[in-house]
Order: sequence, then structure tokens, then C-alpha cells
Amino acid sequence: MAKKALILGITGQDGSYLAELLLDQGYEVIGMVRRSSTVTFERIAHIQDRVTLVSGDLLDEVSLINILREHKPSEVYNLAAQSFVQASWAQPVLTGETTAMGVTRVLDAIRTADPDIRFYQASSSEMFGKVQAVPQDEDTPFYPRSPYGVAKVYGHWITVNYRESYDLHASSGILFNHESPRRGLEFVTRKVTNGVAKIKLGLASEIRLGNLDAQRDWGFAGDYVRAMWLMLQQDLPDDFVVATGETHSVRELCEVAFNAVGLNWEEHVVIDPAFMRPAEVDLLVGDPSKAERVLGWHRDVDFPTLIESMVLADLKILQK
Ligand code: NAP
Ligand code: F7E
Repeated sequence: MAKKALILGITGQDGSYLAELLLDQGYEVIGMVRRSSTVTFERIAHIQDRVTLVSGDLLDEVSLINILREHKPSEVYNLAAQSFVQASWAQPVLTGETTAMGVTRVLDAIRTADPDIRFYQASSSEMFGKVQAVPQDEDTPFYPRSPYGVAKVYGHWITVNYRESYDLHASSGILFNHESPRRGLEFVTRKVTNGVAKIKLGLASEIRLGNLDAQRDWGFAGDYVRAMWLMLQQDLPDDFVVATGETHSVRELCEVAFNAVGLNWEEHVVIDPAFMRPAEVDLLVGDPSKAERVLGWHRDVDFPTLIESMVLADLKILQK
């Protein structure tokens, strides 16, 4: 019989790549979507007839319990969250309800409906925030710098706590930034690659950005969802850092993206204080050795290849 997995957040960047991976592995895939007045299934349109979509919300525990009881998945991936760091200052309570308390609701639903379900929690490098060590690994203490980061620390620890309290197979992936042509337009990589494509095609003349000095460990989302799946195939649950081990500044990102179409970034990037954050995470770089050693995970796509592929994808979309 095919294994059955439930993805919370299937309409997001990672949800769409994970759904593809699980379908390729022969899984039956259930995806939870929240009710909205318009359909927002753009990222999964190409696989929509191969997955079962069910209605529910991280803010509503009863909906989660009912989905688990009806569909009986053996694996649950919690990728749902208010995931945009900048928005978490404008909506700190909603971010807490979704990104923090939402995790407790899922864990509690699992405990109630079927404690044998294996659970993946999407933890984040934003938990390291003002970093206490370089590079960051599973033992680096957390120091979050945004309501989003604080909410993710809660989500992380409640996952550890349910694992230790109720013996759940609950694992956390501490994933560093991962991007793709499916990344939301508000995140800096996609904002830049989309802006570059518009400038190249004569549809815009500038990109307005905040802090160019921020450094991130950027990888490809398609590589990272493989690590999520591998975590739930282990005999024992655990926590893993997933990263490339390299860091690049937003300035370097601009250079690579503009170079890909033969333009000079300095002629088109404008600093706009509106995109500065009340508290910044200056430098993130992860040490993925544990994931490489225990899970056998490795990343295939490097930084320039990732950014160039995003620029090309944005050019294609705009030319259509
Ligand atoms: P994303 O594109 O923003 O997707 C978020 C998903 O969560 C969407 O499907 C969204 O549904 C859903 N969602 C939001 N609020 C919900 C609610 N109340 N109930 C049910 N679903 C809800 O995020 P992503 O980049 O794929 O990231 C996936 C997860 O990994 C998130 O938890 C994120 O915080 C975490 N993470 C991401 C990164 C990264 O670099 N991408 C790194 C570390 C951790 P709608 O489509 O309806 O909005
Ligand atoms: O910002 C700087 C900004 O919004 C990256 C989420 O997936 O990864 C993501 O969070 C950096 C920051 O991602 C602009 O100040 C400069 O230093 O692309 P971002 P993020 O905040 O790192 C983590 C791991 C997650 O878990 C999150 O869910 O770029 N930056 N100028 C800018 N950022 C944006 N968005 N827009 C700018 O104009």
C-alpha cells in the first residue's frame, strides 16, 4: 500500500517541491489548504490532479484533528507559517498564533488522533538571529531578532518537548534560507531576480532595497525538501541543520543577478529605509555536517547557479 503524507502549507514554495518529491516516491499526498475568497494554488497547479486537497487551518485545532482522523497519514510535514520576517513586526500576534501556537495545535492533534504519525517541523536559521557562534550548528544557542524568529523558537522547543513528553517521532529541520523560481516576490532573492528581469525587458529602471550588508546562507529549495523527507525515514527523531556552509551578502546577490543579464547593479539599486528592519540578522552561515553524516544529505545547486536560474525563470515568466 502507498504511504500517505499530509503537507500543511502545500501551496507555499517548499510545500510544492515536497509534494513533487513525495509523489515521485509513490506516496499518496494530502495537502491542507485554508479557505480563501480566491484560489491561490499557482505553485501546485501542475500536480493538482495528483494530490488530495483538504480544507483546514493552523488556527483551528478541530480542523487538524478531523483531517488526521479522516485521512490517516503516516507522515505529517508542518510547513505552514506566517513566514515573512518583515511582516512579523507589523503582525506579531498573528505570527505568534500561526508560527508558534500553530505547531502546538498540530502536535496535539497528532497526539489525540494517532501518536504513531511521524512529524516534521519547519524550524529556521532565524532562531540563531544575533549569532552566538560561526558557523551555526545544532548546538548553537538561539537569539532570535524578530517576532518571527521568536515564534520559530517556540515551535522548535514545543516539538522537542512533545517528542520527550509523549515519545512522538517528531523532528525539526533547522533550515537556512532556501530559494527558487517559486519563492514569494517579497523575499530579497526573488525581489532582485524579478526586478532584474523587469529592468532587462525595459519594464522598470530600479530596485529599492534595504540592508545590502546582510549575509545569508542561500540554497535551493528543491535540495532542502529532500532533507525533510530523509529526517522522517530515520529510526529515531532528531534535529538537523540544513545549509550550504557558504554565506553571501545582499550586495553579492545583486552583482550575480545583474551580471547574469549583462547589467551593472550599481546603476539600478536604490537604498530605501522602508526596507530596513527594526532589528537585523547580520550574518548566517550553517554547518550541515550532521545532516550530511546521518541523513546522507547533500546539496546539488550552488549560489550562482541558483540566482542565475531564478533570473532566467523570471525573464521567461515576464516574456509570456
Ligand atoms: P511560504 O511560501 O510562505 O508558504 C507558507 C505556507 O503556509 C503557505 O502554503 C500558506 O498558505 C500556509 N499558511 C499560512 N498561514 C496558514 C494558516 N493559518 N493555516 C494553514 N496554512 C497556512 O513559506 P516557505 O518558504 O515554503 O517555507 C515553508 C516553511 O519553512 C515555513 O514554515 C517557513 O517559516 C519555514 N522556513 C522557510 C525557510 C525558507 O528559506 N524558505 C527557511 C527556514 C524555515 P497560503 O498559500 O494560503 O498563504
Ligand atoms: O531577507 C535583507 C533583509 O526577506 C534576507 C524566510 O524564508 O529565511 C527567510 O527570512 C535579508 C535580510 O529573508 C531587502 O534585511 C535587504 O537581512 O529574503 P528575506 P529572511 O528574512 O532571511 C529564513 C531562514 C526564514 O525562515 C524566513 O521564513 O535581505 N534585505 N533589502 C531585504 N529583504 C527583503 N525581503 N526585501 C528587501 O528589500
